[in-house]
Amino acid sequence: DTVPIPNPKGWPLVGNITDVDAEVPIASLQNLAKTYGEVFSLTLFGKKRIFISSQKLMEEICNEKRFGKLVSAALGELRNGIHDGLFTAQNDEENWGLAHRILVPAFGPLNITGMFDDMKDIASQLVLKWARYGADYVIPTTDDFTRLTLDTLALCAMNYRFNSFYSEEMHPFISSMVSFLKLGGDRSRRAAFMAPFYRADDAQFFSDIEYMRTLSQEIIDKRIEHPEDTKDLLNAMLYGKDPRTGKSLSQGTIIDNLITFLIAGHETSSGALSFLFYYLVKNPEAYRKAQAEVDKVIGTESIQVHALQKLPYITACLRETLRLQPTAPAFSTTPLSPQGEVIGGKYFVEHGQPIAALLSQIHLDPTVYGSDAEEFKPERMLDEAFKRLPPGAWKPFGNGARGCIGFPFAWQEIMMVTAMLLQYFDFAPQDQSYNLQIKSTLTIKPKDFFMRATLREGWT
Ligand code: MNH
Repeated sequence: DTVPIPNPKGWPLVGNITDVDAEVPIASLQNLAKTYGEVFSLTLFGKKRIFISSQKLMEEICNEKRFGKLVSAALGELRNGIHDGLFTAQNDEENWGLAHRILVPAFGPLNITGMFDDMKDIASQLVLKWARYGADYVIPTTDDFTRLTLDTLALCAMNYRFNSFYSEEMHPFISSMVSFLKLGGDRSRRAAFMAPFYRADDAQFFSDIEYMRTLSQEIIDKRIEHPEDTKDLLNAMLYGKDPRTGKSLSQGTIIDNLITFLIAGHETSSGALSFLFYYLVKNPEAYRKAQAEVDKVIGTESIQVHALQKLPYITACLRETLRLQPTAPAFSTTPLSPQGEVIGGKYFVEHGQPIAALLSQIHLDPTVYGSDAEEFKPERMLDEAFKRLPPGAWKPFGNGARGCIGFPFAWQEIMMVTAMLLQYFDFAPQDQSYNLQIKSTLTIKPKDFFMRATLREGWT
């Protein structure tokens, strides 16, 4: 026997749109979860959407035999630009498997280790910038981490330099990408009949796409004309063959995935670094332990890739940061069976019906994390405790085959940058009384969070 999924009463025509704050949707959804419990549904733009927020239900929908990724809403809009690229492909699209099999080795541990020096190159630019600007400089935390993660991705993926640290203005590719992401989100929150009022926005959206694809094509043409002997992602895509079918990727698919990596690979990592530094400067004890660990393991030596395995406390800080602030705060699945599925033993969900997993709320489940779930306590993420977490309790990188292919890349980058920054600087919040606010796009970041950095003794 099934029972209806709780749902806040909506309005004619607009459904539950008034229940979801357009600026920070994830916060509204978390509040609804507090009122309605582990599962509720909303009608948004004529479509019913289900939201889950407990570890138990998460464990259930992470069963890939019963549920699979569903691309809809804002992610669906991005398909106008990146089609069936890895991130935006529907579960049954052939190009997903093809690109996945070709790219898995390129994202494997060996290859990622090989990218360490390029990652360090960009991180050194950040250190130099903050060192030269000096202790009085108010660091635009998220902007500078975004420069870092974008430049790192472009260098490691296709040996291209955005040189974001050398100009105030962002590279035109970056402005196009930011605009594309924003307008894609806007388009998904707009009823179809409103389209005529947004012609200028739509024209901008499609010209952003055109610009990004043209630049990507130029990068590909240049690589084909002047081959480079590297193991970057572009070479993997140009010359890799699918072990199963022997096929290679078309140029269109390569462009889809180059843009996908730039999109999927920079905001989430930049947000994670920003939140991590927020929690460190707000928690002096955790900060001291993290810095002591770097001093003990690395000292003033130039950081080496193998040192990253020897930083259990910083590892726990990063896990705890992504528990409290999963920078990709939700993902969607749907029942695979045409008959639908019953979840939680009593809620029926149709095939094709989106179920959004609210990571930000699942990660606070009191049955897993207790009554202090909202506090930053890295100790609970040290290896031994971390390995004992029940399935579904910590999922910042998504699930299974459709989980994050960039996980080893992101982890290595964030760990290295954090260790290096703690090595060189003492950090403090610009404003001691700053309280965390969230800025929400496709991902989440701390809003208006500024720091100061003082070079530590020995470096001056
Ligand atoms: Mn990443 C998928 C989170 C860094 C490239 N990523 C996902 C998903 C989550 C996620 C969650 C699953 C989304 C869904 O089910 O709809 N990713 C992160 C986080 C970080 C991150 C929290 C950093 C912190 N991701 C990166 C980096 C790259 C990358 C870096 C690229 C270098 N991610 C991807 C790609 C996918 C993905 C590509 C889609 C994988 C697939 O479906 O095959």
